[in-house]
Amino acid sequence: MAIFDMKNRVIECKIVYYGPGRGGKTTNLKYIFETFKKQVTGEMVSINTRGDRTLFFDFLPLGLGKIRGCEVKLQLYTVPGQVRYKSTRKLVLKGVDGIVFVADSLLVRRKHNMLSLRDLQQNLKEQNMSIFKVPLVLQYNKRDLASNGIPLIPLQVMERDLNRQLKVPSFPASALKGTGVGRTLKESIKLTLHHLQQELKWAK
Ligand SMILES: Nc1nc2c(ncn2[C@@H]2O[C@H](COP(=O)(O)OP(=O)(O)O)[C@@H](O)[C@H]2O)c(=O)[nH]1
Ligand SMILES: [Mg+2]
Repeated sequence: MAIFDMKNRVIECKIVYYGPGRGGKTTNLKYIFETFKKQVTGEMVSINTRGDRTLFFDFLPLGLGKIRGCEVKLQLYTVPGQVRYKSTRKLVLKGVDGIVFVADSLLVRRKHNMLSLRDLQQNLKEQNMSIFKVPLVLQYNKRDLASNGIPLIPLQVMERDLNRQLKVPSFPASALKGTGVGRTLKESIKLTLHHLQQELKWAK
């Protein structure tokens, strides 16, 4: 849940990049860190061990400036996608306000995407959240690999696999090249802030 500092008019919210291991979550954050310099308010922190695999998480703080007189701060996190790090994923999901699900377009990763989405649904349920209600966007990453002749999952198939029931905004992307990264983030921010605004209305 976002932190509201009413006295100083600051809102701090948390967006988590979720998805299967090696799908491109860390690459999204790296691109954001390098590209949106004005909004980046601190260092990107990656807690890594064993080579460059994310075993814990990445963290990136952003400042969006003032929206309706309120200073909006954003914390971006990634989770480790590998199946065995379930407990870390649960921890990082605590208090989440919005989610970007990064799916891997590689044909060989089709099952992993679906399993990871199910894992997300399960972990949200455990903190009494519904995947159908949380602000969620999907990103179909690594589309650039098509030009290398690598077999990718067609976009319509990804939609059917992952978004048939959810019906949330989805974006083809290449986190490596930066295509679609900004659009994904902006849509996530929009949905997340809108959702918080609705919740605040209820709380009044
Ligand atoms: N070609 C290509 N490679 C990518 C893309 N996104 C990530 N990768 C590569 O895929 C691997 C895993 O990416 P990473 O961001 O560490 O995945 P994570 O486990 O989800 O954090 C790395 O070698 C990246 O360079 C992309 O859009 N296109
Ligand atoms: Mg990572």
